[in-house]
Amino acid sequence: MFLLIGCGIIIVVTAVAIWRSKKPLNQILAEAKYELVYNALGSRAVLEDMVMKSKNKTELPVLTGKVALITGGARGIGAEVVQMLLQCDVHVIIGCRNVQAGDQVLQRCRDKGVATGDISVYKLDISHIESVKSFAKVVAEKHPKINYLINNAGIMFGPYIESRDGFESQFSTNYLGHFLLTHLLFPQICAGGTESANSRIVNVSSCAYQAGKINFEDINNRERYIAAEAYAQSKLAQILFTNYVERICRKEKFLVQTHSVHPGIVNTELFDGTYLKNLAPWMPSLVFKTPEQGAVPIIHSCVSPRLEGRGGTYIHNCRIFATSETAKSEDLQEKLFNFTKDLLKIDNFGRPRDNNN
Ligand SMILES: NC(=O)c1ccc[n+]([C@@H]2O[C@H](COP(=O)([O-])OP(=O)(O)OC[C@H]3O[C@@H](n4cnc5c(N)ncnc54)[C@H](OP(=O)(O)O)[C@@H]3O)[C@@H](O)[C@H]2O)c1
Ligand SMILES: *[C@@H]1O[C@H](CO)[C@@H](O)[C@H](O)[C@H]1NC(C)=O
Ligand SMILES: *[C@@H]1O[C@H](CO)[C@@H](O)[C@H](O)[C@H]1NC(C)=O
Ligand SMILES: CC(=O)N[C@H]1CO[C@H](CO)[C@@H](O)[C@@H]1O
Repeated sequence: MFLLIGCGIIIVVTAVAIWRSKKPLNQILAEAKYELVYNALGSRAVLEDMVMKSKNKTELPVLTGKVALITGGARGIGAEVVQMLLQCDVHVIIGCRNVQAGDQVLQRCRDKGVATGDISVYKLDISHIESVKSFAKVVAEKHPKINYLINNAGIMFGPYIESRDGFESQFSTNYLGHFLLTHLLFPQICAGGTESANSRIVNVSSCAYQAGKINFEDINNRERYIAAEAYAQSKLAQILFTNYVERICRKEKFLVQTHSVHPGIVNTELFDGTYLKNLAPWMPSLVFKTPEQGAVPIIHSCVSPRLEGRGGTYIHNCRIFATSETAKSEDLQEKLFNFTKDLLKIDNFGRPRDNNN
C-alpha cells in the first residue's frame, strides 16, 4: 500500500519536474535521473523513519558546564537542537545570520519553561569566508573550550548562485564554510575533550549523499548545474571530511570524535520551493518527521555515552549505519581534503595561526 502510493508520488513528481524545466534534452535526462534517485532515497528514508520510530530516542543528561556551538540554530531543526541542549543545562553558542532571531530562540525556550542553560549569539554567514573568520575569532576569544560543534546550517537546491568568494552556494554553505570553521576552532574543540569524554564534532549531513559524487574538475558544477546533484555533492563532501578528520584525531590522539548524522526527512522550510511541496503541500506534515524528531538523532550524536569512542560513524535514527563505499574511500577522503585545503589556502589544518588562517 505504502509502496504503491510512494511509487505513484515519485512518478508524478518526476514527470512534473521534467515538464517544468524547459531545457536541453541531455540536461532534462540527467535531472530526471536525479529526481528519480532522490525521490527513491527520500521515500526509503521516510519509510525507515516510520519503521524505526521507536528507536528515535535519546537521553537528555545533565551536562552543566559544557559548551556547544551550532550553526543555523535560529530555526528549523537547529532551533529544536538548541532547546534540547538547554534542557541539558549546556551553554549554547549560536552562529546565525540574524542575531535577533537567535535571541528569540532563548526567549521561546524560556516561555516553554526551560529554565536551564544559556545562549550566546554571534553573527555568522557560513557561506562567506570573512564572516566565518571573524565569527571564529570572537568565539575563540570568549570560549576557550568547546565540547560539541554541530555543523547544521544548510541549504538545499535553488538556482545556480555563487557565494561572494566565488563558490557554488550549496557547496560553500553546506561544506566549505564548515570546513573552515572546524579548522579555526579545532584548538578550542580539542581543549574541550577529556580522557573520559571526547569532544564531538557532529555534521548534519543527509541520506542524499548516496547520490553524490565529487566533481573535482568543476567543483561548482557550473558546466552543468543540477541543483540536486550539487546538494548531494556537498553532503557527500561533509561525510568524507568527517571521516578524514576522525582519522586525524585517532592518529594524533586528539580527544575529539566525529559523527555524520542524517536527521531524517524533516518537515522544515528546507523543502520550500521544491516540486514536492508545490505539488503536495499536505504531504510533508503528514509523513515527514517534525523538527523536534529531527533534532533527536543530532542530540544523540552529541551526548550519548554509547557512542563514546565510536567516532567516524554515520548516525540515522540514533543507530550507527554503514556508509557507502564512496564515503569510506580513504583515498577520496584525502584527495578532497587536499583539494579543500588548497581552495581555502590552509596549510596547517587544525592549527590556525592567530586565528586568521
Ligand atoms: N529537513 C530535512 O529533511 C533534512 C534532511 C537531511 C538533512 N538535513 C540537513 O539538516 C540541516 C538543517 O536543515 P533544516 O531542515 O533545519 O533547514 P531550515 O529549516 O531551512 O534551516 C536551515 C538553517 O541553516 C541556516 N543557514 C542557511 N544558510 C546559512 C548561511 N549562509 N549562514 C548561516 N546560516 C545559514 C538558516 O539560517 P537563516 O535563518 O539565517 O536562513 C537556518 O537556521 C541542513 O544541513 C540540512 O541539509 C535536513
Ligand atoms: C564537518 O563537515 C565540514 C564540511 O561540511 C568539515 O569541514 C568539517 O571538518 C567536518 N567535521 C568533521 C569532524 O569532519
Ligand atoms: C595529499 O597531500 C599530501 C601532502 O601534500 C600528499 O602526500 C598526498 O599524496 C596527497 N594525497 C592525495 C590523495 O592526493
Ligand atoms: C515518533 C517518535 O517517537 N518521536 C519521538 C522522538 O523523540 C522525541 C524526544 O525523545 C519525542 O518527543 C518524540 O515524540
